Amino acid sequence: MDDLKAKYLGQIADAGDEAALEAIRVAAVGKKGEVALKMRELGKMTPEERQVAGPALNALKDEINSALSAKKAALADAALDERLRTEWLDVTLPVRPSRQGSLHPISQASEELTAIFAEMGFAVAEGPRIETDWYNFDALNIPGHHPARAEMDTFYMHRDEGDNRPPHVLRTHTSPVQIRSMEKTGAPIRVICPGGVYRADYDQTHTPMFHQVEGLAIDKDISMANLKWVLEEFVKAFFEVDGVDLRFRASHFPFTEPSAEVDIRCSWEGGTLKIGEGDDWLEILGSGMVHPKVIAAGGIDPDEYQGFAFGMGIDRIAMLKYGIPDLRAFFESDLRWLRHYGFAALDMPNLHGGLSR
Ligand code: 2NM
Repeated sequence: MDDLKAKYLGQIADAGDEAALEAIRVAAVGKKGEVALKMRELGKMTPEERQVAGPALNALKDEINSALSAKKAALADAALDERLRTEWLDVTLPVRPSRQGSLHPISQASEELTAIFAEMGFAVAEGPRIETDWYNFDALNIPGHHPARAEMDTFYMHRDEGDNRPPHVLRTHTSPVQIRSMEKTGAPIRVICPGGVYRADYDQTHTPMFHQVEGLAIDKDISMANLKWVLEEFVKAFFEVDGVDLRFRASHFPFTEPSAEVDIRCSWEGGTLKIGEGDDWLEILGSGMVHPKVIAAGGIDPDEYQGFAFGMGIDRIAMLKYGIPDLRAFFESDLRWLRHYGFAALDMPNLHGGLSR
């Protein structure tokens, strides 16, 4: 029995992998292994002999089994150590820029304008693209009979006969997100809401889905002067020019009173657009003081609070900034176009490092 013990403990100590261990287990303590054979011999022994040999064989079997488990655990530890040694990855290394992917100009413009407004204390809010007609229209002072509903070329979601849920639309602007933000955080509030919007319109300058950013600032003493400053800062930073002339033209929107459309001074000399100089004007956004009814719809008391709001097309300002002539190309997923107009995916725009490098 001492020979058996020495032989198998020695083999277990020398085993190099789990398969070798298993072979040793079968040969030693398996059903037809050497210990089992010895146990069969117990029957031929005298009771006195059996009383000594039986427990000794069981003890041998236990000892071999624990040596097997201990070695198995040691082999697993060693295998893990080896993997940890060979499969490591330095996650602090700089990422290799991909030669394949690039950031779509709309994403780039969104990142840039988000960085600019963030610097001025605006948070980013997002909301659903399928909206109830209450959030998309009624809350924005556009009641059912209002001509703006027809003008908006709204996509209505299908409704089965007898479906009593409120009508749903694809949002025609991101203003519903601002209503939801007012409901959620109350006043004071400063948010921008960038995102996709939908209107049933398709020609040279319109796509049925496009991108908007709208901004909202509400507090006790916000005026048109604050609106003007914020928009001037935005336009200077976004178009990366030192100064711009903005022209505020009186206009009308259901959700603001008073309302203004904003033009920026530009020149088209030589066929290329220059922002901030020249004798032409380019309309880039709509704005105004939020209508008291809209503030109330957002759950804020319009007798206590007031604020400004504005909206502009991200696709349009991206075209102007990056010199992209055709709006529809934005949505064609043409790889050559994407490579030409795309941006390095890892250059996050910020105001200190330069917006678009
Ligand atoms: C525009 C023009 C003027 C606007 C209003 C609101 C809200 F929800 F706060 F009332 N958000 N955006 C707004 C105002 C949008 O886009 C041309």
